[in-house]
Amino acid sequence: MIARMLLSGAALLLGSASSPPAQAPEGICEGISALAIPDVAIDSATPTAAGDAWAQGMPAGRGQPASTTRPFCRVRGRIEKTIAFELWLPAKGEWNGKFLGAGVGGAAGTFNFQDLPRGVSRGYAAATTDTGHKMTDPAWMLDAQARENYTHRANHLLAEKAKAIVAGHYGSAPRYSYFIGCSGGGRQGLKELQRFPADYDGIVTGANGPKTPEMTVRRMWELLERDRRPDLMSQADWKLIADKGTEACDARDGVRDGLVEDPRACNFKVASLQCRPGQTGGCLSADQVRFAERFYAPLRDSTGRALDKGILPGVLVDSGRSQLAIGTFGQAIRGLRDWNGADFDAARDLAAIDRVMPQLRADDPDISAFRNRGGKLIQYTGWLDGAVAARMVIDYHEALTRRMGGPSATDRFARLYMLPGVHHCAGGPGADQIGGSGRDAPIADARHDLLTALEQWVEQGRAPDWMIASRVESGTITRTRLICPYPQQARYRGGNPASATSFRCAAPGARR
Ligand SMILES: [Ca+2]
Repeated sequence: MIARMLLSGAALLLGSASSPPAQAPEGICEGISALAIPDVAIDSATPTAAGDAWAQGMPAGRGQPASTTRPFCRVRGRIEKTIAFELWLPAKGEWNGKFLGAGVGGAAGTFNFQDLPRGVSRGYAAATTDTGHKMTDPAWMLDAQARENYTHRANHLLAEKAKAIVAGHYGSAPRYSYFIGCSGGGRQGLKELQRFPADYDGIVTGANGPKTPEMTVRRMWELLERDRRPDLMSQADWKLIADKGTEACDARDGVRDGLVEDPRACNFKVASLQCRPGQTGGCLSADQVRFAERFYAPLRDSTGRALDKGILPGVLVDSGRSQLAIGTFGQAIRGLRDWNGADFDAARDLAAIDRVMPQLRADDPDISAFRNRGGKLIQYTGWLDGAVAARMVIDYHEALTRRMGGPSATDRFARLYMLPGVHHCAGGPGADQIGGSGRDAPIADARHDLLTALEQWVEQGRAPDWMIASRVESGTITRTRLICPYPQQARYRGGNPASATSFRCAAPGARR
């Protein structure tokens, strides 16, 4: 079965590259500029051909813009003057009757130009917002309204206003509305779920950082620590720790295949890499070991309270300088455009985030309003995410499971899929293509593609019991992996470890 999927997946990938571009029909945008929606300015409505010509001349944002297989009307506008949005509308005869909201990662300030083409190609009316500021503005976090728009307001207003345009244009409201996002876009999905449960019927949210305030404190602490000892650790040293962490844990799940099903079960110690007498390569100095151990340990404030659970074995310590962290502590908290971090204090600064950006936190476990409307939630995260700790996402899922009546009651409307060997949203040695935010899986059916699985769950009541993630290299599927709903785990039962059929889903701790 998998062999056939591998072949059809490759054919699909080749097929999509050769579709001829289709011109936008005349009149595809007719009437849009005349729609009067309160607090909305429509700046342009442009007939746009299928393909990727729409992206030409566009300043580089996050990620590569994708191609569409349908022409569309590209609507650009603003809500309350500052919250810019894009709304892409298929021709009237090609609309699938549904709405797709697409979240934006990091500090936002740009648009999700991956899920919009994906949505339009499926026939969706699809929309995204920059949340009210531009990436090019280095000081937007000084503005309290901009912060509030960013943390939760903008995406709610987007859902409300874009759906009003959709209804005005097509003559009927969307039958179903879905949201998809990863990283900061995943957090936006959580805010919609928790605060605006009527906006969406289904939400796919990846690497969503429910405890973003704590996460931001860690980002800042790591940045200051690295600045304190800039020459101590090379990128290769950090990578050595990550690689050896995976190596040490690999076989524990029953098969040595370069992937670790649950790195929490592994007790790898950084100290095991300390150079022995005479050893010159592939090891760390005692100084490096002490330094790195503090990164992998839980982050504690000055009172000794743990703010997180630390970094899992196999995870590469994030080496980026987080502008969002610097802006949060400098601009939002201290009102300083530029700030050098000298007076950073984990406990005090964490409390201050909750004061100046109270809606940044997205960890409310009570999602009963969403559940009661029939809403369905799919969360996913890579076990090796170096930006959003996997355990933070799991902790949130476990908290909402307890709050929503336990595993079997929660399983009816909310599921979490953990991806072994996968980095932040995508990437890493694992099978990282599962149709979360960014692109369709190579096989876009309910077994392989989370957006399709969500549609099927909401519209037909068929829950995704298990999924198959794919790894694609040079247009070919080179690995598939069985992905079980948490807390189940994929157990190896023999055969090719690069094939999903060699695994079965089992309760944690169950024997093979
Ligand atoms: Ca393994």
